[in-house]
Amino acid sequence: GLNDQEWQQVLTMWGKVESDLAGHGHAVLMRLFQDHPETMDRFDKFRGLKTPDQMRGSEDMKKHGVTVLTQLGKILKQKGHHESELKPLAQTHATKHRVPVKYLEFICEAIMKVIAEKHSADFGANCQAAMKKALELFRHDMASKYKEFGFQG
Ligand code: MNH
Repeated sequence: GLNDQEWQQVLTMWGKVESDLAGHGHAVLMRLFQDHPETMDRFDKFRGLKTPDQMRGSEDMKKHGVTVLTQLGKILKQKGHHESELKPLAQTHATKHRVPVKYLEFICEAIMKVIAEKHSADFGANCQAAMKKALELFRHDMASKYKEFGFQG
């Protein structure tokens, strides 16, 4: 797990993400779909978006970015005691959206990249390491819940 100082670094940084949740969320999804186009196939609702320009202009993608980062923020704020926030998310992503663990890794990488781009001055090596640990914990616990729901991910 993370120690108190690491959680503090994570949550301080998350406060900066929350200053523009829509901007960060949209950038994360853009980055995910650009780096790993196959991840887009999971989304029926984004089927019409073919070009980076269409993605940039999509209010729907912006809205979904807010949904994703709002839920991730709720989870991070539990500082590892996230069972009740994580379980329903793991359930939908395992049984309904069928999102492999590998795709969770891709989105976590996208989150790290977007924070690094938007907050380079405040995202030093220690803070990056803490955020990486927090996202790894999230993924690890999602993966074990996936197994409980019978999804190997
Ligand atoms: Mn995801 C819906 C959070 C990663 C594909 N996602 C949702 C919802 C939340 C959410 C909240 C809406 C409630 C629900 O259906 O459970 N999602 C997350 C978080 C992460 C995440 C916190 C990681 C961080 N999701 C991913 C990844 C993919 C994905 C990675 C696929 C590559 N999610 C979906 C799909 C939906 C969804 C598909 C349903 C979208 C819709 O049609 O409205």
